[in-house]
Amino acid sequence: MSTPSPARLRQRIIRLLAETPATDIHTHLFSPAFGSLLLRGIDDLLTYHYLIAEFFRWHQHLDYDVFFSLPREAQAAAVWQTLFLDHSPLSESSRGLLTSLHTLRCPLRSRNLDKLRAFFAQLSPSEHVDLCMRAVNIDTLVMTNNPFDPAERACWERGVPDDPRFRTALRIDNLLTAWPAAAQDLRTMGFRASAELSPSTRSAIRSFLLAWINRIKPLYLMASLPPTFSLPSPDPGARILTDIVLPLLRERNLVMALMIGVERQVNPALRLAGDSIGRMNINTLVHLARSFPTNKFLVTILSRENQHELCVVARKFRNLMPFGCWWFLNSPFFIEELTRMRLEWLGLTFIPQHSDARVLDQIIYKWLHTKQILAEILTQKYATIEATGWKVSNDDLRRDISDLLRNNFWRFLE
Ligand code: RAT
Ligand code: ZN
Repeated sequence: MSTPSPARLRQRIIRLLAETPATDIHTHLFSPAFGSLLLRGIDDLLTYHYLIAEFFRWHQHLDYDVFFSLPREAQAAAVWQTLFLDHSPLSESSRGLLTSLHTLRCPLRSRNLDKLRAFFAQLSPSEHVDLCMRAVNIDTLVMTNNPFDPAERACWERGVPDDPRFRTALRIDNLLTAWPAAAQDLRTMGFRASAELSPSTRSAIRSFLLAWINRIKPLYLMASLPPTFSLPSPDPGARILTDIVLPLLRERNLVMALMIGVERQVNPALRLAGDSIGRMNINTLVHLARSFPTNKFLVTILSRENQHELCVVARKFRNLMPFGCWWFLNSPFFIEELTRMRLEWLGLTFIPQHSDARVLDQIIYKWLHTKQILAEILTQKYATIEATGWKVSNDDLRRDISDLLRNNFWRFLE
């Protein structure tokens, strides 16, 4: 009998990772029916806020507002010049752009921006969605649907047809992090909320949530929270979560997704690129999981320093599902570390990645880079169990990879 070779095992794993559809559980993409809210193509890629932050590092004297007042194409050309022509694109976001363009077979060799623009100009939004989803075998893109955003709200009020490629998630940051300003937003939307969390305001918040749940039929509700968000707490955001949102989600059998650790707008002049990071107190999650055992929580945390604690706490509470390598952790170095740690401590019971794509084409690099790392980690791990004489069949691999790439998510929603 021949000894199993890691090279052959690696090939089987790479093939299955490519063949197995993945569900992208958190993106900022929209279906084509949302019109200009769907960002795609080279100019949107170059003006991605991850790249804008890197661009300004080369320009000590450029006024932020002057740059942002340029037309989008001029901003994109400046980023192309600085990050791709004047210097080599080695950061994860700039390297990622090249991975996406290369996979789409864009003309890269001449480094000519107009040629890249011409390539994207010939794609309709719907063709473009198909092309990108097929390139990395994504079966579903979950949007982030924010009723507090007037542009998005207008689309829903006009009516948007279903698109089977996209699903919804209801984003409620404002309720949890911006009370009482959010009370004013609710009034604008026709719900009689006041700053005080009185019984009538509580019922207005509940009606607002129900109205949007019924309107957009979200897979889950979600909020991105600062590192200081803590529980238990008398703060209005904490009370809205524990007294109103979670009981309602329980009734409707919906999951809450928490993305914790973002310090918003430490440099407001950078606009969308101006957010930073902080470490959370993991006891907040313990409190939540223990006090609401019949609620379920998808959880991702921004700070590297919280990741081991998150694994340990997820071992204690099956109603917590760690997901993704979020934002400042979405680079090979951290993906590798987090995925290894999660696999070693949670087995296959986590969701390794989401793209967080804001621009359609980004799903390509975010998933390809992750799959390259997954292939290495899984090859090593399966090789260690095969070394004991445990034979890993293709069916085993297919089942496990499907769990990681999609089934753990869909099962958790049940
Ligand atoms: O990853 C990002 O692009 C961030 O700006 C945020 O959108 C973050 O992912 C969030 O959902 O709050
Ligand atoms: Zn996001």
